[in-house]
Amino acid sequence: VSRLPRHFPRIHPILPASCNPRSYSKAPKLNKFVQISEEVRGALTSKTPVVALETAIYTHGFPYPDNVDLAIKVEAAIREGGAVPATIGILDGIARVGFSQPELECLASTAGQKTTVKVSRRDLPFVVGMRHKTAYNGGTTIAGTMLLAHMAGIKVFATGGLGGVHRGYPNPMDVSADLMELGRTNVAVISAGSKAFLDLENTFEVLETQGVFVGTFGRAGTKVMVPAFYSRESHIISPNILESPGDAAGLTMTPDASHAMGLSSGQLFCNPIPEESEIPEKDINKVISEAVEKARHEGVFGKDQTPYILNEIKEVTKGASLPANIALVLNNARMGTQVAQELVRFEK
Ligand code: PSU
Ligand code: MN
Repeated sequence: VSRLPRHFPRIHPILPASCNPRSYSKAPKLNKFVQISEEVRGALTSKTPVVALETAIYTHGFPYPDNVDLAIKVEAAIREGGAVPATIGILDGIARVGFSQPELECLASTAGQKTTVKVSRRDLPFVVGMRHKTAYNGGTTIAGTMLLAHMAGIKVFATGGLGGVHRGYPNPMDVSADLMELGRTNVAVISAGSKAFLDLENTFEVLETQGVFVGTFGRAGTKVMVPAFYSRESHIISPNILESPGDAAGLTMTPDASHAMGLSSGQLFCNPIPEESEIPEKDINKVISEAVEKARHEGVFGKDQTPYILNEIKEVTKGASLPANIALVLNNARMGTQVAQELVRFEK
C-alpha cells in the first residue's frame, strides 16, 4: 500500500469524534471478510433493482466534505428511481456491500489519511487480511468494486470515469486494472467513458483485446462517439450504439446472449455527460496536458497518478471541474437505475 503523493491535500487528519469505523460491523456476512447490508441482501432476494457504486471517487477523487455530499446525492438519485444503492468499499478492514449513511460519512471523512487506501483487485486481500494489525479503510476502484459486486450477485454498477491506458505507454506500462477486470468479471459498468487525461485510443484498443462489450447511449443511424468524461464526445467512434436502458439490459440479462456464448466478461455502457454540464474539449485539453506533464515532472506514477491529476485539474480550473464531475456521476447513477430496472423485468 503506497503513500499518497506529497502534494495530495490531507484535508481531515483526525477522525470526527462521531466516527469510529470499528463500531460498524453488524451487517450479515458473505464470508469472513465481506459483509452485505440487510437492505442490499433483501433487495437481491426480492429481485428489487440494485445499483453498485464505487468509493475510490470519494476517498481519492473528491475532497471532504464534498465527497459526503456526492455520496448522499448519488444514493438518493438511485432511490428516487426505485432501486437500492449498494455502495461498496472497505471500512475497518472489512469489505462492505451496502453502506449506511453514517458509515458512508465515516469512510468519506477519512479521505487523505494514510490508512485510507485506494483498493483495486490486487490490494483487496491485503487490506482485509491485515485487519488484526492495521485497520485500513479503503475506497474501491472500478476493478475492486466490480469484483465485490459480482461476489454479492449485483450486475449493474454506476460510476464516473473508467481507468485506462495512461499517456506515455509503454513508458511506464500503466494500464488500469479496470480494463482487465471488465475482461474477466460479468458486471455492467455505466461510465462517462474514460478519463480524458488517459490515452483513449489505446484504452479502447485494450477493451477490445479483453473482449469487453462497449456501447454508447445515442441514436442509431447517427455517428456516435465514445464520451471523454468532461466532454460528450471524443474522436473515437463507439463500436456499438445503445438506444435505451432496455437495450443495455438485454445484454446483461440471464440467460443472455453473452451467457449463451459462455462469456464471463463485463460490459461497458458509455453515458455522455449532460450537455449543460459539459466542459468542451478545447477548454479542458490544455489543463489536462499540463496536469499530466506536472505529474511526470513530480515523479507521481502508479496508483497515485489518477488522484494527483484529478486534483491538479480541480486546482487549475479553480474547482470548475467538480460540478462537471458531480453531474456525470449523478447522470450515470440515474442511467444505472434504469438499466437495473430493465434487467429485473427481464429476469422476472
Ligand atoms: N474517475 C474519477 N475519479 C476517480 C476514479 C475515476 O473521476 O477517482 C478512480 C476510479 O475508481 C477508477 C480509478 O477505477 O480511478 C482508476 O485508477 P487507476 O488508473 O490507478 O487504475
Ligand atoms: Mn495504474
